Amino acid sequence: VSRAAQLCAALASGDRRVLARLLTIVEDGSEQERREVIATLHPIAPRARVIGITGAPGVGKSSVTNAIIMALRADGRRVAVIAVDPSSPFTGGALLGDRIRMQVHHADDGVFVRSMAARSRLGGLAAAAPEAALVFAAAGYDDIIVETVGVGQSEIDVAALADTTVLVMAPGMGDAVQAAKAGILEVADVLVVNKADQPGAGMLESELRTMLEVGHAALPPGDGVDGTVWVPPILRTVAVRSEGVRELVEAIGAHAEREPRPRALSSADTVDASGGTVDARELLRSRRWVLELALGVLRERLGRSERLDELAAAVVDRRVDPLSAADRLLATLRVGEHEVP
Ligand SMILES: Nc1nc2c(ncn2[C@@H]2O[C@H](COP(=O)(O)OP(=O)(O)O)[C@@H](O)[C@H]2O)c(=O)[nH]1
Ligand SMILES: [Mg+2]
Repeated sequence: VSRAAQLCAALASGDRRVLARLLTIVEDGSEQERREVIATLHPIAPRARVIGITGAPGVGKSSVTNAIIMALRADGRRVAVIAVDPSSPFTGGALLGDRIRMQVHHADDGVFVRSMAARSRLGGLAAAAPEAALVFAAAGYDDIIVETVGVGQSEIDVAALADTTVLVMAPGMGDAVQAAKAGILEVADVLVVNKADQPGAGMLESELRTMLEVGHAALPPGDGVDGTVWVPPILRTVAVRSEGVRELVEAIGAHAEREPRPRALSSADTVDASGGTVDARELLRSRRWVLELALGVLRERLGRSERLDELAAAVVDRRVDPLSAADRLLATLRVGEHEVP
């Protein structure tokens, strides 16, 4: 029996070291071990709720996460956290702070915090985080919180993985404007104005409200499964004092339970082969997951192809144009030539 199989079998015992080792495998283990872990755990893992927490550095994401953990624990739920490490020197101090804060939960068996480097694997967060979430679900965690720092792609990745994406902002940082520019407001399901004890919280909230109204006025009427549109609620919190956090947890629950925004998928996609309906959100997530994995394999195979060197040389010599070269490179892939795992 392989090491991966042994670890998977031992996961149910609740041993935290076993869990940690499985997470290491999906994060940067060998291809062989990763495959084994995913294939073993996927059929048996219950469906866990994934909550994405995103926003600029310093707005209080970790503090909010911490307060949410406490609220969910009070409800008797088991909570896992995937804290995505930006590998940036600018936030090194904040991450150290995160670690210290998260240690409050260290003695609690119902909480598991895992840091993950954004660049630890090819494909980044998009590839590794869903697999880590699968391991946590198989280990019996009810809620998986994914905290990401930074602006841009990482938020979009989180939104694709999460059932509910929470965008945290704080007064006095120009966050609302920044978020709108980065298109982040569009993927946020719940908006949090944290540090509501600081001046400018009311101003930030009204700024956000205006932006949401403008955004929703642009939506076609009746854009929703039941004819309604989910309008992201704006909640105020003082995370360090757990103020407003019960309301936040309730808003997350309300969102996670409702039907997903249908504009993400065409209606044809919500009907499976047997004619029954499937969870559109999960379908979207699975689609992205499979595509991400397939692209990773493709990049790897094409990248080490000798044909690529020949074609690159031909492009340099102007014998082949780059688009035709790409076509020829793709033509080296033949269905059936590679073993299907
Ligand atoms: N005044 C105030 N400070 C807060 C609040 N939430 C977080 N902070 C502080 O803001 C700083 C950054 O918080 P942190 O959770 O590490 O932010 P992150 O970088 O987004 O994860 C820390 O010093 C926190 O103590 C809050 O609601 N009010
Ligand atoms: Mg943080």
